[in-house]
Amino acid sequence: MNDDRLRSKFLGALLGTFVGDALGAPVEGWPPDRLADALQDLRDLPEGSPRREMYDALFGLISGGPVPPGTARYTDDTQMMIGVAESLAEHGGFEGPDMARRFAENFEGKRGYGPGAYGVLLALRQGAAWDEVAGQLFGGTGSYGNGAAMRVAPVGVFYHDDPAELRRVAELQATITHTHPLGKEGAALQAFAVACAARREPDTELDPFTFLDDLRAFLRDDSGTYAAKLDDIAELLRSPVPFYEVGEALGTELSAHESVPAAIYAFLAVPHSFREAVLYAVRFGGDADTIGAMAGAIAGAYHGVEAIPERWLAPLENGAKGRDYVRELAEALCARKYQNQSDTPSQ
Ligand code: R7I
Ligand code: MG
Ligand code: MG
Repeated sequence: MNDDRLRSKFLGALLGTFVGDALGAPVEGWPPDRLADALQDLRDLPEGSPRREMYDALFGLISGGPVPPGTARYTDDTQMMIGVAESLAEHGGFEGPDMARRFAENFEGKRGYGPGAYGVLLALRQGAAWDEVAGQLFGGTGSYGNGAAMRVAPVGVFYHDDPAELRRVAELQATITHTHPLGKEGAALQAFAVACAARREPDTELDPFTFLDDLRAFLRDDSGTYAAKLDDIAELLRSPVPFYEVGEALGTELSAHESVPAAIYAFLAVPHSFREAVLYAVRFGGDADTIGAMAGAIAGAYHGVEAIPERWLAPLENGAKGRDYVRELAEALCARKYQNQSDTPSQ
């Protein structure tokens, strides 16, 4: 794969997280049937029709009109993804104290953090060690929330060619906030899905079943939870059902095992289109910002940044750590990767 294409995939994964998060945020927590009713009559309209434009800009539709620049805002998903990317780009590998410090410094309470993560971040801000707080959550089991998976795209692209290191770092970065095995495995699986997407050429046809086989071979989950979900995805791809039934079957909740599979499904159901995959993910309702962010990361890593519609990028907030910053961060992460290897991407 050539340098430009890989660079585009780094940008696609990070900005894909951002755009999926911002698109899903206005409808996070909506029940799928309410979303389905709102969107039902817009779904099959031809490209270019004015109402199709509205459908494309889902947040515009939900808020009742066009979206002025800067008003599509990200949530905790992107804010924490930024911390992961900053730390990896700076150190070229995992540094727990530094990543935790960045999570704490970037933290803004109004970004919609999950309650467990919120508490960890407050403790980190007060000087707790990076690996000392998260294990105490939920009666000492640690969190299986999707917070470690939603932010993991930078690990997926950075280690797309090294599954062992990808797993090690995906789990370690999870540990800062999520120590439950299902929370860590969800993060590793999501990172590996991003990696598998990054490794594939976007202009060749993607076989969803081979993709699922790759994910299955990567799993290390004694409970069998994720393997069962991957089987469910395969079954749903073979015998399609209405999308809200897909959501019910795979889950659209705040837990990693009830949201990572839905994101993988959204990508595999429409692998030819970034836009369709992200809309599919967001339409699940439930944890829409997070499923949108994770589907956006996978689809962005596959298609590259050029596939993200300009009309989705334009309204993204663009303050100190906004759209342009995330773009530069993705560039820096890519540069760091090949500086580390002291060679160019393999051709
Ligand atoms: O995982 P986390 O960072 O939350 C991420 C979600 C995303 O949707 C974001 O967009 C944001 O909205 O929040 O935060 P946690 O609080 O660690 O986990 C999320 C939720 O999962 C918890 O609040 C619990 O409801 C549930 N959960 C658990 N419930 C019971 N037992 C997580 N772990 C457990 C558990 O061990
Ligand atoms: Mg969020
Ligand atoms: Mg969410």
